[in-house]
Amino acid sequence: GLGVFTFLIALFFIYHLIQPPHEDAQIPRVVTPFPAPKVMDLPMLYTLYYMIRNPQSLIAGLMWIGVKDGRYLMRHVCQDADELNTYGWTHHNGRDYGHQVLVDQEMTLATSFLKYKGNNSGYGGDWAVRIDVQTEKSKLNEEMLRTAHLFFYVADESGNALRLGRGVTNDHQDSVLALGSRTDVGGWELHLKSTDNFEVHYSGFKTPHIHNLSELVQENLGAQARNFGRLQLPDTSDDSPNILVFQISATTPFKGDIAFLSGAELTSPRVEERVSSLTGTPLTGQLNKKQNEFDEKFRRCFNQADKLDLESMTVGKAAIANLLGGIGYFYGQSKISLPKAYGHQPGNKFISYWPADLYTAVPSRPFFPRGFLWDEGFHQLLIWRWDIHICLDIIGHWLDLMNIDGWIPREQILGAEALSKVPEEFVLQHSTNGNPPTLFLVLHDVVCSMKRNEFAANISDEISSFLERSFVRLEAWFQWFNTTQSGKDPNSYFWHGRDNETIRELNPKTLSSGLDDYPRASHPSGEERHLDLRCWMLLAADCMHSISELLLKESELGQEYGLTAKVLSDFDLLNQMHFDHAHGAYFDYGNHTEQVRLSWKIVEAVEAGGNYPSRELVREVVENPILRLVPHIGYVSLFPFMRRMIPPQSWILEKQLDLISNRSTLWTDFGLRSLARTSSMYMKRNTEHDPPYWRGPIWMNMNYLILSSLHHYAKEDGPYRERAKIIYDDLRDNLIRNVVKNYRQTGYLWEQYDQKKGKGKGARLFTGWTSLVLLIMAEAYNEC
Ligand code: 6A9
Repeated sequence: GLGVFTFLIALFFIYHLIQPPHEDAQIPRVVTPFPAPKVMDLPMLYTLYYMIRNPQSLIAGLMWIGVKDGRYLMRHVCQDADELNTYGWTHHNGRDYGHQVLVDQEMTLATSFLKYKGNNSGYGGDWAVRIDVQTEKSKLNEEMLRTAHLFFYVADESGNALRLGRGVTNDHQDSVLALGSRTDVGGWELHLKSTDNFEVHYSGFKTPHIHNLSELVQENLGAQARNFGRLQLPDTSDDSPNILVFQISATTPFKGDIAFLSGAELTSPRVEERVSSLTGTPLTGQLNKKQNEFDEKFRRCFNQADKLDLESMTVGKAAIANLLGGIGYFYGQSKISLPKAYGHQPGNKFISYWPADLYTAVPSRPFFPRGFLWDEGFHQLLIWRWDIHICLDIIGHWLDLMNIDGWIPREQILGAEALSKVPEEFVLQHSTNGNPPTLFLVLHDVVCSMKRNEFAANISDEISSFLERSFVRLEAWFQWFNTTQSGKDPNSYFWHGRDNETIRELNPKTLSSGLDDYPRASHPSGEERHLDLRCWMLLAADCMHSISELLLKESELGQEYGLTAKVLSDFDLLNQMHFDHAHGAYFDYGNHTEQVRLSWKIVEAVEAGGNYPSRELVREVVENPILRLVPHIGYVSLFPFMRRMIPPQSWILEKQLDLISNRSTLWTDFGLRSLARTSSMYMKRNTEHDPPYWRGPIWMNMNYLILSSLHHYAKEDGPYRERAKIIYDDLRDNLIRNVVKNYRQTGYLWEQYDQKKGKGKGARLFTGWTSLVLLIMAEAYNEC
């Protein structure tokens, strides 16, 4: 009897173990992954690199002490406030080599890295880093500037204890600084070699909060300075440290090599041999070889039609090197604003997405070091031409972030470090909001190249299996837009999620469109039709159609995409819905009045939520809105041109060329403005705290698409061919000249460029879509 009874109890428990409790069984849809095999589980992608991508990996990095106005300053992560004169990758191949130059006042640091997979190396391979520090000659007699303090650290995010090597003693008989072991890499050792004189001091820490490392080191140094008057780490450590920081102090100029070895066979004399091959003269040789290969590949991938001058070439190389060098691996959970259906409990405004990893390029290392959905499509326009595998790898990761509804969160804030860079109001992602499906821009390019047999056969096969695997996700993505972002009229779309209650904004923003404050209908409503979204849908349908053709999918869906593309590109329909004859331009449609303005209003104490009345800038609507075309000329009005929807013979094409080339609308000597000077919103603030963003300044991503269409029309037979060619040449020259000039003057690529003087604005070291200037130099556009 007892036997049966215990058996029953056991069954009962097992039943509960395998059957999740009731609440869990209802995971909200919004955080339910798309139910299909993950793209990243494709064997071809999984085994792509001998690089380690692990949510908790072994990481290494460099800090140094900068000297400014006679003060010591700790440098670690890219921070604009550090005011380096310039920094960034001059070379980087995205895989196993890079060279970076950082100019910090009188000090110039150059770092290079190289990865090497030898027979004995563990998973992840070996790598080497060369650090070269120079001080401006004339300053060499100033004590503070003469000595360089570098802090090289290694940290194990999984918390494994690291051991100190004997290289920390000052006789440098042995070069091992640290050792450890992990399941993924096996045993490992870190060596330091230099023929210059140097001192090494260290600190060891045990903490899971690796993103606070700068503070830890700074506190340690501060205490030493206060107690002993020394700028020196204390040579002490917590028990079983998972972080070791090595301070290397030396008189400049100084050159040192750090070698990381991994794998089973870490026994001398093998180790010595391996260390020598990754340091000193052999390393110099390998770095030179890699640099030449980079230059060679640059020439091959971005073959310039006309001879570019040396300076432009340098900017072009910096563009691709920084885009590749900025690629990151992130891991964490997005915070999703709780859909209304789940009811808001106080203090519980979000729900976490499933833990996920993302391999992606970023718009800007110091300002926006994380993935942005629509930025990524533009980044990949460059990256696929450089290294198709990196491109597929990145797109695969993005597609795997799709939920069961076909939605992909726009801004990816994954992990504590990423989160530490984002102001609170931007953290939550809204599952009702989209962002332009620019990944279709890349896929469109890639499929076009496939059709023209431009890939080697084996690569072509890989791309096909990638597309096969991705297809259901792309379909779901298309469907998400097609259903959730559709408008009232058939074949119309609008960006959902605009705020129709705000009284603070001159024109309620449309963050989901990517064009943030670009003016739309003054009164958001379900009757809107957004021209840009319609054109993105055409791209998506077109692209789905060609992928179906390529994969010989004889599904009805394939047909349907073709039909959708046909309807969306129907010229008469487009004109009926969006063309304004008086302006000769394409516009959004919606509930709109031009008669709105911001004015100061005294707000009663109670209303303002304080004890005193306050002055606030609020919106005044002077005239009632009506349903009409929204008369702003700017990037949005050029979308049908960008998608090449206008027949080359049409007089409307001539009108578009007029708008583009006219100085009182869009033309400047530095590129095309985002909004025409004639627009009522031109360079208007949106709120007291929101200066104009997409209301005048020049942005490279849109200029690239417009330029690429000018190039297209310059080749199509028709009465405006010559004119398109002339405008194309001028616009191309202007864009290149201005970006190069700004780089010369400031040492940086910028987020946008001012439309009056062409001056770089917004975030600097913005090597996201501003890097498209390289494709403009190379005249690389979609030619299908
Ligand atoms: C603000 C502030 C240190 C705005 O390039 C990324 C995006 C684009 O996708 C978008 O089209 N940028 C463009 O209008 C930057 C957005 C930054 C939002 C978060 C955080 C932190 O400052």
